Amino acid sequence: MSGSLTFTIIKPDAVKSGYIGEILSCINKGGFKISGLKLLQLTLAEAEAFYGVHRERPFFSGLVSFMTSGPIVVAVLEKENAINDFRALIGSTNPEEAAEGTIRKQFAKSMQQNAVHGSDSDENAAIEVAFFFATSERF
Ligand code: IDP
Ligand code: MG
Repeated sequence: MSGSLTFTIIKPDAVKSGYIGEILSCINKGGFKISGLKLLQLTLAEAEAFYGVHRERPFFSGLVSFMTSGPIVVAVLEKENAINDFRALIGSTNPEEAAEGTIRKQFAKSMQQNAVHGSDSDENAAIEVAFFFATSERF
């Protein structure tokens, strides 16, 4: 179904802090079905490719070192209106601006170490899911 899919990462800061369970619980309570899930550590090349659109941004090299600094959880999420509803559930990129009750407000440490990723469009969700998951790993 169009518009029903998004992709998330629980970033290294949140995994290190022991927030995997609480964040997955927020995702479930937000009405999302988890249809793919794994724990892994990105290589430098993978992180550079995943964040390729940000290559020219001043925060790019810091972002890539942060994202490769430890294990992450990657997940495929399904819900009607998934992209917009998940962006609302996670809150603003800068946790200081994130609304009360959002995942970033509760768990993020900074603008860079902001606990979670959420896809920004249907097109990018499909690309990001395919980057991490084989068809046999999706349910
Ligand atoms: P998003 O994750 O809310 O979609 P993007 O603009 O796509 O935000 O940026 C990707 C990631 O890059 C952010 O989640 C954050 O980890 C990092 N980032 C974005 N802007 C900054 C910044 O100004 N300083 C440091 N890190 C940043
Ligand atoms: Mg983004």
